[in-house]
Order: sequence, then structure tokens, then C-alpha cells
Amino acid sequence: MKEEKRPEWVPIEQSEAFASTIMDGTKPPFPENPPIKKRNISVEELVQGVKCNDRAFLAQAITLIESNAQKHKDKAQQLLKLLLPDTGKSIRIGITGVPGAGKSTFIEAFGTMLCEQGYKVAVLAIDPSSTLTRGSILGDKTRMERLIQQKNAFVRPSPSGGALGGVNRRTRETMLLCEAAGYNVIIVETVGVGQSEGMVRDMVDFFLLLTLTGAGDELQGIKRGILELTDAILINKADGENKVQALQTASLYTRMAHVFQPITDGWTVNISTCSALLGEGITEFWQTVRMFEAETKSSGVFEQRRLQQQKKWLYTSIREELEQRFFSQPEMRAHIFACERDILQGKKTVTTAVAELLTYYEAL
Ligand SMILES: Nc1nc2c(ncn2[C@@H]2O[C@H](COP(=O)(O)OP(=O)(O)OP(=O)(O)O)[C@@H](O)[C@H]2O)c(=O)[nH]1
Ligand SMILES: [Mg+2]
Repeated sequence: MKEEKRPEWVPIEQSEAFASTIMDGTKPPFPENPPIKKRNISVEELVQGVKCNDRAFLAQAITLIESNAQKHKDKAQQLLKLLLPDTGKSIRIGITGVPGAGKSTFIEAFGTMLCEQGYKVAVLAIDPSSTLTRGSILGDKTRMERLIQQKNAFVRPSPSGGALGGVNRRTRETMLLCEAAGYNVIIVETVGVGQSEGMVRDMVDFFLLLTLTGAGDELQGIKRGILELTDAILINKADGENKVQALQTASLYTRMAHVFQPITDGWTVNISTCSALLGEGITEFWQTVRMFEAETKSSGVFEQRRLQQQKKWLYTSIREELEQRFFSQPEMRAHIFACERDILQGKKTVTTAVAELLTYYEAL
């Protein structure tokens, strides 16, 4: 296996940023739990706090990014701009799987193992169902108990509410903040329902599908589209009586693998089994990720993908922003409703209505 050229991870206490904050002999300006909510913190303070990986400042910065208030948005963007040079130095891993596949259990085992090896792990969740059920966040608190206790781990539940576009922006920007804080493995988790897998695929370097053996129909519960987004498929719960069947499923997928087009140039989808509960197959999975990183970095595919993701994100953002502005203009509402009525009454064509509406909008 080729060694990748990832910069050496330096414990935060030994980092230049941290040293510079304590040089004047006073006590560090970022104690464990500063009462920062009580006052209005400046962007500069936030920058320093995030760079020192002070969790209270990082959490405050994320809250700023999640806010919809315009003054918070402006401040958040200033912050991100200043932190941008410190971002990008991580491996970003997306994990998807149907409810109950074992994602939380897997992340607990995987994340804890990485922390014990000295990596700094941030876990971000995109859970389209959480706003409805509110169950999974509570569940994760108990399922990720060991991970949460690691000093090198940062676990952030899904931002609540809002359209997928908003969740997309907030997750991407939170990921950047975590990188600036020195987290070098970022895990983005999503439940395998809805459109969130494609969104996560577009923000990560490596995408894992965690799945189970199916009863009878091995492909049950797996949307074909997801298979085509993945760099690895792990069949979880390969323990006890289920182990033999899990191995059979893995070999079935391996035989099928040539049918779907690999998403990453030069990389063959890795298919294997694991037991998140027993911690088996976790080290092997990390080796796969490291091999992927080494190979795609040396071929240039890694960097190329990140650039493509940035570009796609730009165009997606433009579209979303335009749409948001168009529909949120109070003056437009009456015109839109009038057009809708005319179209339903057969008095106007859709194309004419769109042209008229855009003319109104541009004149505002
Ligand atoms: N036997 C066995 N059980 C497992 C394994 N991994 C997870 N489980 C169990 O499966 C159940 C669901 O696991 P979770 O980790 O909560 O699954 P999840 O994918 O996070 O589920 P959602 O958050 O609902 O999407 C729990 O009862 C786990 O204890 C495994 O490797 N083997
Ligand atoms: Mg879960």
C-alpha cells in the first residue's frame, strides 16, 4: 500500500496557533467552557477560538452558520473567509444506509478507533427524518457514548428543519469549520432515504454504503442509484448466525460489481463485511479508505473531484439563491398568483407567464 502525503497531525497543544495565544504569559484566552454566549464575540475571536479547537468557540461558530438572520449570515461568511486557508486538510467520508443498518454503531466503533490512533474525528449528520421523528438524535447520544467521550471527537447532530438546500450549505460550511479546527477525518452520515445521498456524495471524497443481508431478495432495501454512488459497500451485522449469509451477500455483490459503473475513476468498488457491534472489519475499512486516498491523490482524481464539487456547489447555490429571491419578493406574489389563475383557466401559456414574471422581477 502506498503511503499518502497527508500532513502530519499535530496535537492542538503543540500547534503554532495555540502557542501564539499563550505567549504573553497570561492564561490561555480560551478556557474549557468560556461564558461566550453572554457577549457578542468578534469574528477575530471566533477565528482564534476555532483555530485553537476550542469546542465552545467551534460550537458558537456552527450556530452562527446555522442562523438565518442576515447579520449572522454576514458574520459567518467573514469567519469562513478568514478560515478558508486552514480548510481542506482532511479526508471526508460519507456514510449512508437504511434506518437500522447500523450507521451509528459503526461510526461509534470507527470513530473511536481513529481517535485512539490520534486522528481528530468530526461527525456531522444529515437526517431528513429527524425533524419529524426527533428520535435518532436521542438514539445517537446513547449509541455514540464512547465516541462522544473522546477528546479528539466532535459529534454534531443534524441541523434541525429547513429545506435540503439549507441543510446542504450548513453541512458544507460546518465541515470547513471542523477542518479549520484541526479535524482530519470528517464523517458525514445520512439515512438512506430521500435525496440526501446524492447531496452527501457531492461533498465527500469517499462514500460508503452500509447495508444488511436481505431476506430472500438480496437487493431489497437498496436503491440501485445508491450503488452507483459508492466507493465501498459494507455488509454489516456479519456476526452470529448472520455471518454466513453476510459473506454470501458480499460475494454476490462482488460478482455483480462489474455491472455498475464505478463513480471514482480508477477505483473498483470495495465490497466487504463487518460487525459494527463486535468491531470487526473496521480496521480493514480504514485501510481501504487510506488506500483510496493514496491512489486517488497520486492519480490526481482526489483533487479533481474536490474542484468539481466546488464548481457544482457554486452553480447549485446560484440556482437556489435566485429561486429564493424570486419567490420571497412580496411584489412578485400577486403576479405569480395571477399567472397561476390564468394558466388554470386556459387563458395563458406557461411559457408566456414565465417570460412576463421574469420581466416583472428584473424591473424590481
Ligand atoms: N448483531 C449486530 N447488531 C448490530 C450491529 N450494528 C448495529 N446493530 C444493532 O442494530 C440496531 C440499529 O443500529 P444503529 O446503529 O442504531 O443503526 P442506524 O443505521 O444508525 O439507524 P438509524 O439511526 O435509525 O438510521 C441496534 O440495535 C444495534 O445494536 C452489528 O454489527 N451486529
Ligand atoms: Mg443512527
